[in-house]
Amino acid sequence: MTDDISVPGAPASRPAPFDEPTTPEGPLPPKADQSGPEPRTPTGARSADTPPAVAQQGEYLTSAQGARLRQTDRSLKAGPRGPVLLQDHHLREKITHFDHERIPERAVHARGAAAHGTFTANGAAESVTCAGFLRAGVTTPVFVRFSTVLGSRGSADTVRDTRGFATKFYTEEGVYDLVGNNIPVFFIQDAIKFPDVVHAAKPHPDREIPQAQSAHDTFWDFVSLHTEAQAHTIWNMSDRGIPRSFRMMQGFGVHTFRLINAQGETVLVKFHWRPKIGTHGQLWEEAQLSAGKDPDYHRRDLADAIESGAYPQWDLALQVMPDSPDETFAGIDLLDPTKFVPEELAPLHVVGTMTLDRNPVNYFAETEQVAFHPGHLVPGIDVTNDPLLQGRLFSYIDTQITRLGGPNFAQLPINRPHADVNDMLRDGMHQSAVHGGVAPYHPNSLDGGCPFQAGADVGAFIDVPAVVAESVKERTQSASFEDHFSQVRLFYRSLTPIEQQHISAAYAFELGKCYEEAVKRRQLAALANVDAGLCATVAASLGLDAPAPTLEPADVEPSPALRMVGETWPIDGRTVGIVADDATDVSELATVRDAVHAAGAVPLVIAPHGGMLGEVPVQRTTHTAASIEFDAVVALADDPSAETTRVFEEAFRHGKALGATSAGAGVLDRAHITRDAPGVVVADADAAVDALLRLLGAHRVWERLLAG
Ligand code: HDE
Repeated sequence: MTDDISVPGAPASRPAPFDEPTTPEGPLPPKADQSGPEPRTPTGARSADTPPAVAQQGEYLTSAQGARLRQTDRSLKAGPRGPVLLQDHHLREKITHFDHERIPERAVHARGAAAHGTFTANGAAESVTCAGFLRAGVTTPVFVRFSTVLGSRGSADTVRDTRGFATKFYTEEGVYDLVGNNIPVFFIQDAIKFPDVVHAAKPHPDREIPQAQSAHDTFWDFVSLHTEAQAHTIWNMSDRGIPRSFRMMQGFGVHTFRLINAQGETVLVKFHWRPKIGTHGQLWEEAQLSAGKDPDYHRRDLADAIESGAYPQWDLALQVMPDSPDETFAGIDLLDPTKFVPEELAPLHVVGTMTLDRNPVNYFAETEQVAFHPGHLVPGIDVTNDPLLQGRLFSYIDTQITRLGGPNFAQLPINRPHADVNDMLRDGMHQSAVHGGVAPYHPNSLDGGCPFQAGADVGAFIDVPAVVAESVKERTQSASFEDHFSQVRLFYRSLTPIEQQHISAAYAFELGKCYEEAVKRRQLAALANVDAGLCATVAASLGLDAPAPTLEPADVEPSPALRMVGETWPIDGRTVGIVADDATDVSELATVRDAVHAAGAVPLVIAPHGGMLGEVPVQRTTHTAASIEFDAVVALADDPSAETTRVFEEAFRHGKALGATSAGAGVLDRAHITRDAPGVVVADADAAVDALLRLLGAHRVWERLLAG
């Protein structure tokens, strides 16, 4: 049986008829995988509105004021060949609204994709925090937005960049936002440098190129001069800078946060998201091909996975450190956001699991208008004096005022808290609440003194008391922030040889794209303080001499937890291309498809033509298939087309598992793939697909890549 295998990507909840429909009916419901924000009033109360009632409704086209319209295809004119009349209020309303459809894109993280889901706590955090959503068994709705940092809204998904990983928890104690990245360290130590690093990384201001890239002079100019950026930069040059999928990324809160429990005891923590299906990257060539062949690669992958039922899941884990007076752990300054704490020193404690199971209904209303802020905190979680975090506490509210057109962005449906909002904030652009009462000030007696200030016994937010040492007001930082290299070295030396190779290739590419030799030499000088071998390899590729280090190399203890290679993982939502043609035995094709589907992966049949092969639908033709969209490929037919040969050549080069039956093995020969190469299986259909599915668990056939 293959009929129950639904391939994700249908544009609407019902197939389109060939003829334009003639009977009016209301808007179609969302697809089964979609849902919008839970209906809430602007002040957080449960709303009696149903989701369709807050969107469009009714059978007939109307104006924005609800008047039914007879015609929207032609303007009101003075005769068939006459001028358009100023009187045409429908034309003017339609065009005027259209003219204002765009809002300013985010200054950073403009390109993103999001999903709804839930977070369920296991209670392990109860001993360290009184946050209600972290109590055992509590399930909280979430909305998560993943993003690139540098590119504009229309840029490609698969560029080399940091990824944002921002989670909005709609808790009963108010909204909590964990606004993190997929890299645990940041470029800079102090918020005052954020405009500098972003200006350096964005396209050059004269030609506005390159888009969504760090491979250019201004970026490397800045990071080689301001060497605290070296920590983040090496993570970007690793395979974490080119994730295979949003679903296969770790997330990090980056800063250290302070938690307080019911007894008033405090600890310092780092937040980690751990994807259940592992942390995996693309190869650089794959990332570049994806940017051209499918610039929406990551957002499609997220939406398709959810639609096909492969719900992405992450464990939320804490590294818990004592709240010591020096806010330092194992010699690592916990207020320095360019430093991470190796898991071997502070193990991860899983405190709950997040599942993303619904795609948004409307990109603009949800993904574009969601507004995160590290200052959206709940009782039990507080900030530390990390100077980067302190600056962020200003920035995120401020930016929404420009981006979302005023101070009432919290009333947008996706941002509405699932808790009572009684804030005494009033008026402003786009106010959509109708506040009663006459005394929005405190203290008052006219509104009965309401709203009352809450005490700790009724769940008030806790500004955790923390000692601020007597000091001098000055523009300076702690001496412990001056170490810019030891953890960069620790990161590099913890990785496997193939991961290290990818890092040196990334530096070779990025610096090779720079024009100024001084910039390249300056970055080589920084690499010399990281690792002599890395520096020498990159220098050789640039045709420059490797400089000597200026610092004594730190003696570092490798952290194996930093590696992305070496384990096996579940294969949920992985894609397997199946090459078949009209001569393929349909029952064999159906068996392979079923086996892939049964393993939780997505089978995509590739054939010389669209339509059906017997009773099996074709998803990709030789014209549309691209190697980058398959994690493994199996040939059941000998398709001689140049396109299919290229799919196999590329997939082989990218270390993907490949299989063929004897009928399809000619494809391997044409792609010059030897049958005994690692990760290549020639067998009958059952055995071939079984072997491929097992190979997929390791993400790639690493052995082949190392050999190459
Ligand atoms: Fe952000 N950052 N950031 N950032 N950031 C924004 O807020 C900012 C930083 C992060 O999907 C902006 O609403 C400053 C660290 C994510 O909507 C803006 C500083 C981390 C997102 C802003 C930082 C992040 C943003 C742009 C230095 C990881 C996307 C639009 C002090 C821990 C959220 C917006 C989404 C977005 C400012 C540093 C993560 C301009 C000033 C460190 C995931 O307010």
